[in-house]
Amino acid sequence: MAQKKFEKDSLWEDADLNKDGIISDKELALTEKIIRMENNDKMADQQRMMVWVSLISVILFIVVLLTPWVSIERVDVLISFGSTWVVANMGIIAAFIASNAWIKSRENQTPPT
Ligand SMILES: [Ca+2]
Repeated sequence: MAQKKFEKDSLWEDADLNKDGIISDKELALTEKIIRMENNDKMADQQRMMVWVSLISVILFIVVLLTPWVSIERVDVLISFGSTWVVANMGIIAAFIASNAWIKSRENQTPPT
């Protein structure tokens, strides 16, 4: 069978980790693992950012609600919306914490491959 070649400037050129001009199955597997780890790291960063935004928005909402900038009449109107807002954002935070705990417990159970 004819040897396969990658096109010029292929995205897989970086897969030749030891720069010997040959991309071995082991290097492909390792590259896939590295890409997966980088994607998981970016996803974790995004999730952390979402949780921080949720937390800060809830805190800011409550702080602004307690300032004299918001009249008592407006607080009465905002309280039903605000309670839904706070519960929804606390749900995001709780889901993040619970899923992280679940993932960590699974990582501790399965032996590394
Ligand atoms: Ca190589």
